Amino acid sequence: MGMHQDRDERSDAPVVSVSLGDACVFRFGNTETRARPYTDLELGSGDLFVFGGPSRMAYHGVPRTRPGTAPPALGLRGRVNITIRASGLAP
Ligand SMILES: O=C(O)CCC(=O)C(=O)O
Repeated sequence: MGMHQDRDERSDAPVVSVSLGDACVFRFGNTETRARPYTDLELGSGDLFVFGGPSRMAYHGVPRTRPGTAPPALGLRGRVNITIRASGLAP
């Protein structure tokens, strides 16, 4: 997944991202550009990543996953990401 900003919401609430299955490299950047500076983090199954405040509009992406690294007990192949966010939009 390429570097992008989560711009569709109308809320300043933090974004909560849950990783399940294969590990991945999660790239967390800055609010101005897709390019450096950014930080690459290894996220494993069960990890939570939360970003809010001044980082809410930071560019971020997943440049690679690590196939075959999911915990066998999970019974899952590949990687699943669950992102929880407040839309701030009227129902
Ligand atoms: O797969 C991920 O950890 C990132 C997901 C993401 O960036 C998004 O849903 O906007």
